[in-house]
Amino acid sequence: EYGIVRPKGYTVSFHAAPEMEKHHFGQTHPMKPWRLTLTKSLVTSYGMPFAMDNYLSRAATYEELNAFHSNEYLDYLATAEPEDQPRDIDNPDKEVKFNLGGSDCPLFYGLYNYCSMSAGCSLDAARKICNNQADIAVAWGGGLHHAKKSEASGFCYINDIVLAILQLLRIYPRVLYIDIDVHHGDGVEEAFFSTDRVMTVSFHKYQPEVFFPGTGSLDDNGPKSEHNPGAHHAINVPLNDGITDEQYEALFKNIIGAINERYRPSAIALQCGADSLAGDRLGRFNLRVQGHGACVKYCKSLGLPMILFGGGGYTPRNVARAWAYETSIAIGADTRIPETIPEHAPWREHFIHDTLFPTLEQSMNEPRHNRNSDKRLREIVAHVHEQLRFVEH
Ligand code: ZLM
Ligand code: CA
Ligand code: ZN
Repeated sequence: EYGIVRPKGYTVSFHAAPEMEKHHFGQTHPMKPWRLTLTKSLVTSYGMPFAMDNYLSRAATYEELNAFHSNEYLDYLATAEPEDQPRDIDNPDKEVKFNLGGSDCPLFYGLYNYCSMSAGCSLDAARKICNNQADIAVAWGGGLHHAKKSEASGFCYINDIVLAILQLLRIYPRVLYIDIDVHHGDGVEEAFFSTDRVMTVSFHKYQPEVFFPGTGSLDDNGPKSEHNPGAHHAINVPLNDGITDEQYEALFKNIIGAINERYRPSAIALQCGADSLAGDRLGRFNLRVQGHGACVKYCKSLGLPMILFGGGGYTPRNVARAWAYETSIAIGADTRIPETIPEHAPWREHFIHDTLFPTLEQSMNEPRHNRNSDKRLREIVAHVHEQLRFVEH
């Protein structure tokens, strides 16, 4: 009804696992899987499913998860019960097995199901891209970039992105991983530290000791040992509180443009963490839905096969706005969908303001002070360009 039609000449696949959305991390835990329900509802109200191939993903198998994660870790993840949760009133973040059961990564009912479905979405997306059955594949249930081979971290248990990139590497010689979540994409960076077939780029708030996970400094470019082909293939863009759309977009286009020219990736994996938006419960930036989406639009303009992953995002109404808008970009309908949230949208009352593009003032009481000087941003760009000179092409 909004004139949403299939894009001519290319295919977008949309991968969801509604079961995933029913899981709960705990009453006040910031990660709310039902934000995916809200996203899907907005995507549907705009009529976007008509323009895509829609898939219900099956859960990833143990063997599929085992392509990155260790048996010891998976065995514990599959069998641990919420009752195993170590309870230490004085020290709720006490060291626990595989970092499972603390307040960031609690053990909850159906945890293994939740994890394997998130990975299932991302693996399905990767397979569609490998088989040339989709040009852009969307997996909003994925994007859990902190998980390690044998450790949960920062709300992430299974690194679906690493698993999906491993699939892409069967077909594509070079994969560019881009991460616009407000947190550093440490798990993905580390997983591909020793290969030049994946280049990782993360934009994030960087303030060690204060902001999670504390890694991702400008000069973290991968281990610089003589025989490591992965040296120089990690790029980090450390930012401060309050960065604006204009600054972020200019920085993003400059850096990704330069990387695309130098590295010549054959596919893109883009983590679209929505906690970089203004007003996010955990975030620190002043990005609007348009600025966040502009990054997706720029990546699409490079014309490479691409997977869009979800990730962080702790103010559900804004997560839904950003990911619905980015779905519309994928199908090329972003200029056609009305800015006003459809009248018939279920959950419409959740959005408070009835626009897809709230102003900074609508997103938060008081926008954050911008602590990113243009001078510092120019230094960052210069460093990245310097790094890229070491990349063979
Ligand atoms: N404490 N409850 C981003 C992952 C960010 C580590 C400091 C936990 C929270 C946070 C959990 C209900 C992605 C840290 C924080 C308090 C050790 C983080 C449970 C509030 C709550 O109310 C909360 C009791 C909880 C956790 C806040 N944790 C805020 N920031 C980070 C992890 C994940 O977006 O990048 C991708 C999905 N953790 O700062 C502590 C050091 C745990
Ligand atoms: Ca990031
Ligand atoms: Zn995050």
